[in-house]
Amino acid sequence: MTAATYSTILYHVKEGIASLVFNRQEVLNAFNDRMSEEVYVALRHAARDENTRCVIITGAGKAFCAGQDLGSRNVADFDGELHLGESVRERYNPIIQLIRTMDKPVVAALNGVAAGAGCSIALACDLRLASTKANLIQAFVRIGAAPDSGSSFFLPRLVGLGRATELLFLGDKINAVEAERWGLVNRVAEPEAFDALVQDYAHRLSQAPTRAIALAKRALNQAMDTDLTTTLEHEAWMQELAGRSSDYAEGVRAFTEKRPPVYTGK
Ligand code: LHQ
Repeated sequence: MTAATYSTILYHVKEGIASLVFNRQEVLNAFNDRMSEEVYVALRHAARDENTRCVIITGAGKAFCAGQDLGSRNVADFDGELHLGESVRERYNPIIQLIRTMDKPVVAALNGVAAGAGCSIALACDLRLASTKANLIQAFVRIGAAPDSGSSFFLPRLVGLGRATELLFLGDKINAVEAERWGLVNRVAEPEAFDALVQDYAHRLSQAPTRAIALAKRALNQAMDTDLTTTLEHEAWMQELAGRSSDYAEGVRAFTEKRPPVYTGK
C-alpha cells in the first residue's frame, strides 16, 4: 500500500513534517477496517522515513474522528456472535503501540470532534492541539461499550483518576477550552488561528534535535509504567545515548558560541 492507493486517509510529507488526515467525512472520519489498515501503514511509513521528523494527525472536514464506524457489519451485527476483542486487538492496538513507540513526536491536531477510539488515538499522541470547534468524548459508555485503544491507560495519567472515571462513566462531551483546563489538550486556538498554531508546533518539532526528543519519549513511556529506581537508571541510559548524537554536540557548541543551534536529527 502506498500514498497513491490510500482511499480513506490523505498522507503527505513536506519539510520534515508528515501529515496524516482521516478522510471519511460522511461519517465524521469514523474508522472502518480499511481506514485502520491505512492509518497503520502510513504511521509505519512515517516511523521509518528518514525525511520525517514530526507527524501530525488530523481530520478532513468538520471532525477529527468519531471512533469506530458503527455502521460496519463486524461491530453492529445484533444477531451474530461478535468478537469485538479481536477487532480491537488487530485494528486499534497496533496503531496505539506504533504512536507510542515511534521515535518521533506525534501531534494530534483536533480540528473537530474526537469520539471513542478517535479520542483514544488523540490521547495516545505526544501532544494535542485543539481548535475551539473541537470536543472530546469518551463515547464508549454511550453505546454500552468499554473503553479501548488505550483510553483507560492515558486518561488517568493526563487528568487524574477522578476526572478519568467521570469521563468514562458518563461519556460527557468536553469542549476544547475545558479540555485545556483539565490538561487533556496542550493548547487551544480559535478556528482562524488553528492552522498557524499547528504549523508552528510542527515546524518547531521538525527542526528540533529529533534523537533527543525520541529519547525523552522513551523516558516518558518508561516512567509512566515503572518505579523511581528503574526510571532513574533508564534516564541515565537515555542520556548516554543522547551524548552520542551529533545534535547534542551541536547544541552544546551553539550554546558556547552564543548562536541558535541547527539540528539535523542525527
Ligand atoms: C457516524 C459515526 C460513527 C458511523 C457519526 N459511525 N457513522 C472499537 C471496536 C469495536 C467496537 C466498538 O468500539 C470500538 C471503539 C469505539 O470507537 S466505540 C465509540 C464509537 N463512536 C461513537 O459512539 C460516536 C458516535 N457518534 C456520535 O456520538 C456523534 O456523531 C458525535 C458526537 C461524534 C458528533 O455529533 P454531531 O456533530 O451531532 O454529528 P452527527 O451525529 O449528526 O453525525 C454526522 C453523520 O456522521 C451522521 O450521519 P448522517 O448520514 O445522519 O449525516 C452520523 O450517523 C455519522 N456518524 N459518528 N461512529
